[in-house]
Amino acid sequence: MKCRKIILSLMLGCSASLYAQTVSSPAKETSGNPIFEGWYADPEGVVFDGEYWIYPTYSADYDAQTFMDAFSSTDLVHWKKHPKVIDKANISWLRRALWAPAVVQANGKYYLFFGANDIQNNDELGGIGVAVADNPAGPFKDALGKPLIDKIVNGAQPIDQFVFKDDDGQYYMYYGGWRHCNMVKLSPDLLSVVPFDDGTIYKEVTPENYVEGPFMLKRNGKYYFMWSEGGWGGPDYCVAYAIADSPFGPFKRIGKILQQDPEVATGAGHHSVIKGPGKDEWYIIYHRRPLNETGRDSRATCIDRLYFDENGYIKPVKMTFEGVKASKY
Ligand code: FUB
Repeated sequence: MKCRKIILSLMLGCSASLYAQTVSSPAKETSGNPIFEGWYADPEGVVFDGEYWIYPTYSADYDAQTFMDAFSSTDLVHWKKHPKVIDKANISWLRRALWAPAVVQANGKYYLFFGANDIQNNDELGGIGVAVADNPAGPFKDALGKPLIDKIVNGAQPIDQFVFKDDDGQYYMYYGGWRHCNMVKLSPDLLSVVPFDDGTIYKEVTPENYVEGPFMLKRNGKYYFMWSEGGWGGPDYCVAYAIADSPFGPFKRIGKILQQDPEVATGAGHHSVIKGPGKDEWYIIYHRRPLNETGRDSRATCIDRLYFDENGYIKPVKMTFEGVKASKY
């Protein structure tokens, strides 16, 4: 009898403590910002088969940037880390500065485009590469054994690529640092660059004030081209945009959509945009620097809503600490 009493009181104690845990930590209602722990920059948000994915740069000393982690979520609020989806072991020519992934699902596979080595001239080995995997969590393996773009063309450092698929199925890549942006046309297997109809390979499409981090989305037949301005190591990094009727531009600058807020964070930039399941439901994913931080690499990945006005212009983004509410496909 005594033994039964002990078991009963143990069970009651246990369920009471479970109850206490439940009431003291209510379910998370918003993502919070930053979305996940750690210094991560240049986040590429994508939706694969109804699941949200974010592929950021690991923000650290260049020599430590030899891998990338990814994060997935079914609701934008709860995120799961996938460590080292791509790693130095699978890119023979990578030395350092593995930067700014762009990831697409095509041909039954996943393609991760990356910048590597931060080349400063055409004698250095590095540039934009492409790795392929059967799964969005990798492992991504370098597909070419060398860069896809390894030269400085039109003054554009070969970094910060973004791959855009137009409605006709054609893939274009926009890329470039050092205040110049080029676009190239990709082959259907996404492993080579092919000439445009006029025979050229590289078209410079640099908008006014452009620095780096290009991004493109299409909405209601219009091409929204976005990019980062300012210096990424400082507080005034920001995002601006243009609207065009064609993927080739011209990209006439309209204005800034994301910038520092003295109440929230500095250095907000290098973003991407994803569409939620709603008719006109958009999210901007970007990095920013907490107010108490000044370090170059102290960059954290955040998410907030992005809205268009009734005339199709993008409204300035309000950065928050709450982040966004759950939204499932
Ligand atoms: O994270 C490395 C570099 O910082 C990126 O390539 C730039 O766009 C800037 O965000």
